[in-house]
Amino acid sequence: MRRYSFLLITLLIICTSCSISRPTACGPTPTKQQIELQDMEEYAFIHYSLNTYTDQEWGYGNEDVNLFNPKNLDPRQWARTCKESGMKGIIFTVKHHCGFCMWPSAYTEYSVKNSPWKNGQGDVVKELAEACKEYGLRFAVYLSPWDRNHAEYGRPAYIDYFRNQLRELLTNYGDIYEVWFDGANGGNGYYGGANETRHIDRTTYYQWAETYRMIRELQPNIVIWNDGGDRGDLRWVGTEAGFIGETNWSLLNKDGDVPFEMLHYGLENGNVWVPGETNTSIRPGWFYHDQENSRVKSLSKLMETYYKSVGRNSTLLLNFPITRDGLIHQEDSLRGSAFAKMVREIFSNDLIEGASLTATNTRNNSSKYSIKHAIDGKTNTYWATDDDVKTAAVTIDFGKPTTFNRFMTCEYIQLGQRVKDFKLEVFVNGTWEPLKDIYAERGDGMTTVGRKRIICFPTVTASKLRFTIVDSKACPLISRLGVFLAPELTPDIPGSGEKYSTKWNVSLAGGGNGNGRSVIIDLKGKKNVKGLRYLPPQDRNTRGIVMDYAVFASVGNGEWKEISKGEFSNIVNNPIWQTVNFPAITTDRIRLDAVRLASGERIRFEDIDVVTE
Ligand code: FUL
Repeated sequence: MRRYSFLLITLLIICTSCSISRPTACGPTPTKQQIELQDMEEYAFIHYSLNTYTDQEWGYGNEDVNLFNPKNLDPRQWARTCKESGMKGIIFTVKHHCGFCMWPSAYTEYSVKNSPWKNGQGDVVKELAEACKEYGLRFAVYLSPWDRNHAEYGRPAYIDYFRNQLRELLTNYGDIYEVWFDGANGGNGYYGGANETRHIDRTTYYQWAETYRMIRELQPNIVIWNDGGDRGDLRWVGTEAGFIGETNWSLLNKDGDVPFEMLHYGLENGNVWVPGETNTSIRPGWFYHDQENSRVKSLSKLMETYYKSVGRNSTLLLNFPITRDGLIHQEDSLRGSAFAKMVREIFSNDLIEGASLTATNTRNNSSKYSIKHAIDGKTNTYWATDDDVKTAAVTIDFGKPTTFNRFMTCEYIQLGQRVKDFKLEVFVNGTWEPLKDIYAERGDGMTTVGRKRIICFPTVTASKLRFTIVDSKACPLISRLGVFLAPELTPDIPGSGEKYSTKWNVSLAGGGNGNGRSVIIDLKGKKNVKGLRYLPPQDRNTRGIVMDYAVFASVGNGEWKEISKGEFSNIVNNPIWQTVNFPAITTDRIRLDAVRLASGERIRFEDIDVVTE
């Protein structure tokens, strides 16, 4: 008899645990490497190259190696600054489009080894890799596929060169967590003296499949960022302005084009996991320029960037440029550490602790999936509903009037991204009132969740908060709920510092370059002019953006004199004010000609200005 009852109890236990079915994966799921990367949340970009010494954003490939001779180069200061700014790793531009290598590559003469810095004995990559180790940061490399210096660029031999360089980088500098393959390509360049335009087919030229195989073999823990052809492990978000869509699926389709909408919002029913990485600079440009010292992003702009990246299911890749001296500028480091301090302070005090939570549904009524797992401080436990339940609510009862303005929730993404739509309400004066995200693009701004979603709303005092999942691809799995009070920051006036109405009489057409491809600035009398400034259209349309320019000054009798020509580097991805400086000239009219437009037939501009003496 005793034997039977023992068997019965064992059977009962087995049956009960069987009936608590585990949720199964919904759609594509992240790899271990992608999870590790997404968990970093914030990491730094460092842009440093010969551009730093030529005041450019893109080098042509013929810049003199002798320009590289920093007096105080200190990668430990960079690592310390990034650490103090809350960054968990650094991605370094080991080779930008100009082709100059910041390490003594055995495969080119165009590197630090032929510069005066440390008599050619230095290696910036090595110093930075070591500094990252010292400060507990992960280290990664940006290696530009487009190389405006290399004679073979555009031909098969360059691919061997590119892979040889990658092999050097991925074997000699310890663990590398990410490799960044910029898709930018302006066509023309020095190319070993050829000085010509070379076009490549992004989809076939680089033969990424073979390169990826080599990368993963050399660095099994790496993630690949690629905007130049093949799908990588991470995606660009379609803008360098520092935000991703409020609806953000970490999914794309394995094949096919990826237009702006997909980069920015992901694809709800995509068939591969490719999370967004929001890259932006702490200043307008990626490289250091003296004239941008007063334009380092404000604390409120950085916080907004944080909410619109980390708070929207993306990582944040924040750029710090290196000065000509070889350091991160004090303005940037002060702003960076203030930013980290604010993030720390806001999110270290979770007002949900002590509140009581009730959910409308719990999977199998089992404590294994109860709502307490959303506040247990663990990332691998979660609240789950029954399989057929895709709408469910959680009421957070603070037990007393509580003041807050931020809400955080996280999905257990290991089993896929699910939540499609949610809402928040607060209980004030006996009624439930809806909240709205202050950064909402549409409606209340609350759609997808993903790894982390933070909602910002005006400060409210309430005794209860209700989180309702309105729709989900499968039963929701919520691993975190949090409520916080952040200091109110004065938001930047949109576009302030970026745009001001033109002071001059500006007219399109005319000039020597055909209809609509020239802009004439009438200075209303003679002025001493030493520069021209051009702000491209801000509507994310490439039509009419000037890529290559020529500037002319009127010299009377209908004659014009060319005073400058060149390219507006990276203007399509980063449409900020462009400045052309030239020797001062006294004139009453300045003309800007579009030598090459990104697309379309006529110049477009948001604003245009001259710099007078
Ligand atoms: C762009 C590049 O062209 C910029 O110079 C910068 O490196 C940025 C991160 O990516 O595509």
